Amino acid sequence: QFLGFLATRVPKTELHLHIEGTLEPELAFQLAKKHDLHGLLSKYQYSVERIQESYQFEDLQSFLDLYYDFMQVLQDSEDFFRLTLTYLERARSQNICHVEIFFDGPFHVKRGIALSTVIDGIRAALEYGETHWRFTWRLIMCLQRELSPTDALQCVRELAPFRPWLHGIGLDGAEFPNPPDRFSAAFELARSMGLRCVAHAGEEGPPEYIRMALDSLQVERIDHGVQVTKDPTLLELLRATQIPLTVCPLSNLRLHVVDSLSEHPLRQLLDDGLCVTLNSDDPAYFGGYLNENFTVMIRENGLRCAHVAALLQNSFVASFLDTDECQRYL
Ligand code: ES4
Ligand code: ZN
Repeated sequence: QFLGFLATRVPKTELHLHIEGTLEPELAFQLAKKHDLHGLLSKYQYSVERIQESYQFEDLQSFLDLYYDFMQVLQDSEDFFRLTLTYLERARSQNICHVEIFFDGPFHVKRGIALSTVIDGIRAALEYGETHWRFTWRLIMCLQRELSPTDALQCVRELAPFRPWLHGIGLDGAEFPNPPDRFSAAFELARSMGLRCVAHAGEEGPPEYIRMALDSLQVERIDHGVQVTKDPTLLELLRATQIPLTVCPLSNLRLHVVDSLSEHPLRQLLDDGLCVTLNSDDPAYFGGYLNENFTVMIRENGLRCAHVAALLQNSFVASFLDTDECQRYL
């Protein structure tokens, strides 16, 4: 209990957060009304409670179906600004001092929302947070695996005007049947633009997808990666290289990647000496923000003081902060 108290009050970073996944039912409802989305509203009987109740999932795909459906409420820069500022207020209340935020660029482009609309809104909120609340931040555009490699490549090409505010490129969306190497051209272009590379892999997909993300996409960090436990050789590679895994336990529970948090591999991965961080993924959908992930894992996964200390330190080590920026916190 003391450990939970400590963990929630200490400065930390969040490295795996989809900004669209911070859309709380109340805000979804308000924005749906703002844009007269009666199709969406009537599906949930014009009720925030019905929206809340719909946040229940069988697996990654059933979550993505709902998550992509609710994205219709995000239409102008003001919407993205509000979404991001609301998240930053929450992050601040949880003593998060540095955020690395994902957004689903190609998906928004596909549904007719310009990249400038998305990025301008998110960036304005991040700059507000930097000025008023002393946040440091990085913005990472994720490519959606269910879209075509051509769409992905085109979207990376369109990033040039936003390069000053963008730090990296990621890969998310449905893991099956979309192996990471489909996107090697888009990642190669991103790398040539000086963008850092991360990818979701081994969330519900096999350890081979983690290897592929490392080999074909040359990523510096693996998002989720919990399936590494099925491959001892890969586990040893990740230990030796200290390539970070951004692990999200409440997400894994809600998407039935694990049956219970007591069986979650987090503690074992820490004991094995991997560079693991704790994150919230899509907190509005998965029943908790970062501090909730800490408190529930301390309680259910048997984390001790040394585990929590490692998670907090790794949250900075695995970040894209440079060394002198890290000095500010460590
Ligand atoms: C995601 Cl949990 C998860 N996995 C893959 N893609 C995603 N996009 C948003 N959340
Ligand atoms: Zn994710």
